[in-house]
Amino acid sequence: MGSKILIIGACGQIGSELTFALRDIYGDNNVVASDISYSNLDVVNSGIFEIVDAQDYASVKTCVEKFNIDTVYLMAALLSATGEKYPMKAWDLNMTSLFNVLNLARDKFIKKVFWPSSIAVFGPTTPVNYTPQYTVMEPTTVYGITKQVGERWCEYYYSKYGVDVRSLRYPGIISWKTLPGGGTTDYAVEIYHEAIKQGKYECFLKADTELPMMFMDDAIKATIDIMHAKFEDVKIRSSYNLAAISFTPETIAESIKKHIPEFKISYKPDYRQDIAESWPKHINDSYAREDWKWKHQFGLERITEDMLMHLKKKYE
Ligand code: AKB
Repeated sequence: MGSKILIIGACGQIGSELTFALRDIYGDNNVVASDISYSNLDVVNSGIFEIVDAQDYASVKTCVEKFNIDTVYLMAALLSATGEKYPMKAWDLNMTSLFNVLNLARDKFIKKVFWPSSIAVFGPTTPVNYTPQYTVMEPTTVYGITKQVGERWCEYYYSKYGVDVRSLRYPGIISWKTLPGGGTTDYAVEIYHEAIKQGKYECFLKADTELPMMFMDDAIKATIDIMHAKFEDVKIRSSYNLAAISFTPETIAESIKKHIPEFKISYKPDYRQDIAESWPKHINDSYAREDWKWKHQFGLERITEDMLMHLKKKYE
């Protein structure tokens, strides 16, 4: 194993859990967590933590050299809903941070890169059911555009410079430790918090809006699995389709009602409805399942049990 890892964006929803998981595998001294601010004290206090500005090449390089880093997980990004409010900010952060890390790999300061893509690379002209790996991609959000362009650059750096970059198209990720921020799929996390705190939730998507989703444990497993896969088994160097389950707000509410019968959901769709409607309902991830044996473990009922159990303890 012997890796020295840097996680950029370690205070965020996925970055924080990835930090804990990687520390379990590689040991606290071999995993450096970093972010632009001290916004998640659980992460900051859990081991080595550095302030790193992902948009500043010198800031990233200094940290890489200071800790002899060979592997970078670039988890910093502005997501779909926030990206629509601040288009240029999303473009600048999502693209500059990627170039900074890819250039460090091209220039041999680091050996391996993980960069998350998203189902947001797809758009209204993409087939919505069991969306294939290779298909029409005309994203209509700034976030989706950055992820699609980023995928092209990842493949380019792999084929032109031999950069070992690996990527997954994450669906909406559900977790209880750290809240997501600024995404269209965030409702599927907020709903559990509000079910415990208020017994009701006003959803910003329509009842029948079906989207691909995944429990955090599965997302972390997929991320670590692709990074541990043999070089030659990672055949797609843009980004892999990745799937677990798909559901609507109505279905998740039904699953919560099995545990909290008085739970009430109401619907007030906003601008995020258009974003959700431009994305697939189901994803075909057969390449990931074939190439590096991806398999998800969590279905909706298990996710609901786990989320409600942990959030009950949190709010007690
Ligand atoms: C978002 O909703 O923007 C993200 C994503 C699907 O990439 N969760």
